[in-house]
Amino acid sequence: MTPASTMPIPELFVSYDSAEKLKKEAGDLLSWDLTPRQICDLELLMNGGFFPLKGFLGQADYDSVVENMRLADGTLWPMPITLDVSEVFAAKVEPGQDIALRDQEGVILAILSVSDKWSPDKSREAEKVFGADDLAHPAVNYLHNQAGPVYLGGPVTGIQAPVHYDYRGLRNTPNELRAYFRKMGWRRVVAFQTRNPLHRAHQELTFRAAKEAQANLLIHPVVGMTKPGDIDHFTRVRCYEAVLDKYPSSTTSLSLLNLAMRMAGPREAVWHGIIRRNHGCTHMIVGRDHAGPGKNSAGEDFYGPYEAQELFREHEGEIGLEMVDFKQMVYVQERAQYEPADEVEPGMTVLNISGTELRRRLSEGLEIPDWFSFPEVVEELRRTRPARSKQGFTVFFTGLSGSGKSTIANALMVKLMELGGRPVTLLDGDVVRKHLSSELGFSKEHRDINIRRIGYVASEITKNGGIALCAPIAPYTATRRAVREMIEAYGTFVEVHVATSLEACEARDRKGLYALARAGKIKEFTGISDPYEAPTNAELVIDTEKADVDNCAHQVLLKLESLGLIGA
Ligand code: PPS
Repeated sequence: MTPASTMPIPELFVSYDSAEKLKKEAGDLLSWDLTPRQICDLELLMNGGFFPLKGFLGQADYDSVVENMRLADGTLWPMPITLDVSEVFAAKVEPGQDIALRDQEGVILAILSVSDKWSPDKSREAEKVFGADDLAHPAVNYLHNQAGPVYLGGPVTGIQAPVHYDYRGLRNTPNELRAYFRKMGWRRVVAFQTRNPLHRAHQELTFRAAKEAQANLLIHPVVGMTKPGDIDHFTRVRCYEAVLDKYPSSTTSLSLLNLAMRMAGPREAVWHGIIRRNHGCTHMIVGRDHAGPGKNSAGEDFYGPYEAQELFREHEGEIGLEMVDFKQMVYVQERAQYEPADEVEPGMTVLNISGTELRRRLSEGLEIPDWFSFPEVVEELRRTRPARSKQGFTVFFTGLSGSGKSTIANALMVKLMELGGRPVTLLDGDVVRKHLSSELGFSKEHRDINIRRIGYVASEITKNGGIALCAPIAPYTATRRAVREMIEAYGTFVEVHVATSLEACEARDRKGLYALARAGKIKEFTGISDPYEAPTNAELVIDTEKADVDNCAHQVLLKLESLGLIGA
């Protein structure tokens, strides 16, 4: 039974004294350093946000959730909450053993009493939970390329919640929200889930939804992990605070949810409903394409636009929370106000700015009208997303050894320095291997570490408004994609495939390495005895066999200009 919204929800924490004792004892246990996503999951497990889960799923629950959206005992639960670990770590753990779960600074947050250990069929998980085993889905990509190969399951004993230093006053556990609603006499509360800044249309629709449900409103944005490329939560929270002032006083509250989203559309909507129920809400707004992951690798939507609403509606009783339809609100010019799209009288002029158009206007520094958003929100967004010509960016050259990456990158660097305006750093393959990665060899593991280091440095440069030019071989698609995601959190990533053929590289053999590789004197040599996965979605492909270096660098400059990164 789920506690009614006015009663406390069970948490997994032990008392303060027991926690202190456990912490001391846990010093002797094997420790797992949690990933950022696992920290989010653990926080909601411990504070009751994931009630009725009592820990990370064991194998029987996992199989049942993947197949039927239910725990083994039949309780509705749509999302596998699993603790993925490396093979090396898993080899040290046996069911029956306790392990300490630590945050990234080494603080012990919980003890996991391991009941199950298994290697999941990730493709099946992808198909069943996310609808397709397609790496274009961010959670499927995470599953295959970031999550460890072995899952550990078992009950969790909570010692302490993860510490957050930002927006402490706005973060509430389910029980804190339940107590708040009780204190305020809020009996009906409609939750609004969001991972985006709110504009006027959102404010109108949420206010209308609350009025229709005769409920108070909880703006409940996700600040844990959202879709790669989303606006960072610091900016969003400043925007939410500005919008909060636009609601009539004491009708609406803002609280931050440290959830790691999976972008799983219909299943995610059901999951969001259960989480909001646990936080004491009675209603939730579910929109068109709720928690949608974008397009699949064939350029089509992963889920139908109303699939999330349908699945939610089907399970409303079990979720224990009512769905409120998201009314699409549009601005009617003649009436100078927002109205539900289906109520607009014929002949009226309807104005709208799509998300893509908003991003374009921000990146080009163009006007964003007052009818669309609030001036405070626009100002915040402009501070975070200056025009592209003022943002940092990364040009990432990839190609075989001797393809001409470094030569073109060097030529591009001086051309950019001639233009001026932003500092330029060249992270050349050879230079990086000397200064950052001197201990690494050329195994897949070492190459991946090398590229992630380059990605990390480039993302810092990009974040701070500079230009990073990278020129490693970077032979693996998944690693290049991980770097793209790191950079795109802060600015533009331009992948340039220097597509010189193996034959041409070998014929040039400027460093004499191909001859050595053919003679077997250099092992794991890219193109000869090691793979190179050519990019299929690079922003630019350069054929060095048809153009000289100056022209190749010029092609990149033209690309940067067309992307609005230079020139304005
Ligand atoms: S990777 O795969 O991206 O980590 O490689 P990278 O850091 O770019 O280093 C490539 C340079 O190292 C030299 N070198 C080798 N390359 C490929 N395979 C093997 N086994 C190898 N051993 C040494 C080579 O000079 C590469 O430089 P470039 O500039 O690409 O020719």
